[in-house]
Amino acid sequence: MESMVPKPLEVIPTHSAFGLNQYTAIYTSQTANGFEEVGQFLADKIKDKINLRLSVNESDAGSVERIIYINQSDSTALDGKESYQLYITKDSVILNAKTAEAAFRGVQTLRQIVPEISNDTLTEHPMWLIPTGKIIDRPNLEYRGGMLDVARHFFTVKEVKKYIDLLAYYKYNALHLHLSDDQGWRIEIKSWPKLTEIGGSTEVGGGEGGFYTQEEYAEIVSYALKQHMLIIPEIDMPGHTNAASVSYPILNGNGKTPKLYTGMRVGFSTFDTRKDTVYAFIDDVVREISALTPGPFFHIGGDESHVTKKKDYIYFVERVEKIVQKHGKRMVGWDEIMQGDLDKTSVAQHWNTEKNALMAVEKGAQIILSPAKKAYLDMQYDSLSKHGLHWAAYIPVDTAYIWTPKKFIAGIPEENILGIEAPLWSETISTGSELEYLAFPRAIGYSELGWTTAENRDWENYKIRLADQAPFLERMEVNYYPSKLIDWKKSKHTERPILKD
Ligand code: TNX
Repeated sequence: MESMVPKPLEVIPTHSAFGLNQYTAIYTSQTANGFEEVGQFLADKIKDKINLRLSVNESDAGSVERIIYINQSDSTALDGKESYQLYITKDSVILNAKTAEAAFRGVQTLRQIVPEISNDTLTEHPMWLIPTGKIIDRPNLEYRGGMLDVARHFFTVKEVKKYIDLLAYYKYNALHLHLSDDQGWRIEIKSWPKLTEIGGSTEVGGGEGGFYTQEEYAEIVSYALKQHMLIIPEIDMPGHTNAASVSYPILNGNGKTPKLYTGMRVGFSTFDTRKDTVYAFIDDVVREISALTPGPFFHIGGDESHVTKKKDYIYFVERVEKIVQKHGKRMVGWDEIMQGDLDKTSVAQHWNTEKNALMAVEKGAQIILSPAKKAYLDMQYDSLSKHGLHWAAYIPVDTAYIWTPKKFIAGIPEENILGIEAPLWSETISTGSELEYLAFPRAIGYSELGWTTAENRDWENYKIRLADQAPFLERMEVNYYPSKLIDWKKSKHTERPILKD
């Protein structure tokens, strides 16, 4: 059981084993919403991992000898929407959870402790031994997100889905999509069609760019939801808006004639913050995207608006906050937004300026921690890294892991910390495999910073558990960076046992 990531709160081993084999069946609470789907998900993942197909909620249980039961329980021990407990004995595996979301997190733990190799591949009925014991678990931080910049370079629906699969395995519960920037607008807006026709037509380096139709975006949202992850859409403004202003020059406020931009500079564009048309535009955009997005958050960017006057910037974020709220969402923005007089329900994403984070605290607002020098997945591992930037720091795998989000900024009380997010900006990457090179293995460490308590984290211990992730990453064909700090476990190239029906 040593290799679980993120490490659970409590693990109490009882030194025996549950034999998983073809006589095992999965059952779930059937009246509780979403539990059967979680059971089905587990069955599919066990099939992918060891090629064993287990039935789910099948009533004809003639040959069943041992069961995995995913049980909806209202026990107060399971308070918190992601708390779960796993009881593994010789005869059964019982996963108790109050919500399907919590059960889903528990299923990720179970996926990790099913061994790849059975005890005897030569018998007709191989058995995979899961160590017995009890696992009591819940997250340390409520929000555990990744971010993908699909604006600087466009990433396909398929690439985004694979990233969701990988993050969900490590118990992330949010993926923030950076859907617009100077170089590209990536989501169809029906009332303003040129945004994607023109604004979506290129990317950094001059490639063809791309965008998600609303149907495709909805498909990403529902794919994530099945893995109990929320999509947080971001439309970055009033800066980082060149692509929008090329599409509709009336939005532009920087006094220049806008042209498509394929370079990597930041901070040169702005909306005209004193024009009502701009707010009518934003209202349409927030309305259309919010209608497609479950969950409480809408991200308005707000970073690096270097050519917006400070008073215009403040006027802008305060007015946009009202629009976001009108469409039923909480506003999230990069830490600069806290210069405005904002509501305590709005959220600051801290990336660079501590003073802005402290201003959030003064307002009683919550903070998502993404400090660039620790949590930016687009920073190079070291000076030899093939991709990435290094303006904030070089971030090797240990530097990424060794810090404590709740204590990162002195003077921020714990209750103001909503969570942690690891942003992956895409100026220097354009393919799924390049994305994976920067994200892995560091994204695995951030999952532990979000889920596991500080007392339970230790680099020397984590290093060993991270090394054990190699077989999973290889099975998923993830192009992870094989950091020399880690003694990667060689994958066992044994043939998988094939079961006869
Ligand atoms: C800063 S972080 C930015 C992004 C860049 C990133 C590159 C932030 C809120 N703004 O526009 O892509 O640096 O690392």
